[in-house]
Amino acid sequence: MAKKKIALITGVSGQDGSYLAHFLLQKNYKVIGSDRRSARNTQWRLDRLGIMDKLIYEELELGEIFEIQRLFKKYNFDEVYNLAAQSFVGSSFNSPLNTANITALGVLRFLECIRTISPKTKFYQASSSEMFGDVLEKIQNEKTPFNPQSPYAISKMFGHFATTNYRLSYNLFAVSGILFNHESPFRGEEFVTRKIIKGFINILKGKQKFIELGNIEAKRDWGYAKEYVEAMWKMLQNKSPKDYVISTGKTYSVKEFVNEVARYLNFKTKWIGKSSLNKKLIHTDTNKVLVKINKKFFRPAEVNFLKGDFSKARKELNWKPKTDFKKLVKIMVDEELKYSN
Ligand code: F7E
Repeated sequence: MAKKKIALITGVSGQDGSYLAHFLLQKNYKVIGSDRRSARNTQWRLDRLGIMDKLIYEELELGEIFEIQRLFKKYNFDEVYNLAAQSFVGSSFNSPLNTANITALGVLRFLECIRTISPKTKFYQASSSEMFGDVLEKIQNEKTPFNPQSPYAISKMFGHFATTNYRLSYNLFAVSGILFNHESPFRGEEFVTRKIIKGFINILKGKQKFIELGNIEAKRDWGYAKEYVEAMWKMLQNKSPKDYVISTGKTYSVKEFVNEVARYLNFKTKWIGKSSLNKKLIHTDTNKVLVKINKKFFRPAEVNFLKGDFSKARKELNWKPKTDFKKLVKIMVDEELKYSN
């Protein structure tokens, strides 16, 4: 029998980490999953997938290189998926140094460990469409220049270029997946899609009066996270180490996301108000306000538009998205209804 491959997933209890752990376990990997100590209360995703006792859990602070070294000495990793990050763009403006330490320098710590201890280990870095920022091309692909607009995006750029540099300098199998927004019932509640869905369901159940949002005109290329983790794995099985954009090629505004959730839940609604701060979504049956705008949720600098071209991944990895915008909303709302009390 072939030897089981050993993979490390950092940020294993997050949205992508838990889906990837599930995927690799099905492929018969031995999965080591790590998280920072304070992430313990986020293990509900692993529980829901029924895999908590199927993986080996390690606490790991990405701020300390000796902790990463310890893991590399304990296990002989075939593959490392670095999904851990301070991943909320909004918070990165309030904690830029912590964001840079974990989201940027954390990547370099891993690359140094691979270079010095385990140069055969393949490395996947979670790069982000946020790096395109104030976009310099209408549709973004692997060649589009970056123009970051947040400490988060700047940190992700550092990780991205560090990965490329180590690949070229030391001949490592180190790649970055530039993933556009990817959502699921496992999305954290601070991100806009889950916040909207949870808000509407709370309103339905009388637990919340209205939802407050920031810039609802921002447009994103939204895919289904469960499908995106397969692309990560495919990148590490590729013949040669290369970076890929993973996206749907479609873009919708936050406002359109709100409209689709309202439609699916049978709310009859209309938007009133002209200026961006005065817009409100009204429930036409009751005249009650469902969504209002609060300045507090605007970011000091915004990414207004993202739309990714995944044709390189389709051609070379045989990967394509299967879940469209409406289906994604349906999956998220249905599961939220199932698990909300
Ligand atoms: O915001 C706008 C907000 O926080 C989406 C992360 O996974 O994807 C994610 O980053 C848009 C932005 O995600 C609210 O201003 C309006 O334009 O859901 P989000 P994100 O910033 O796009 C990328 C690919 C990553 O790499 C990140 O790690 O929605 N928006 N009103 C709001 N956003 C939030 N969170 N809350 C609001 O009330």
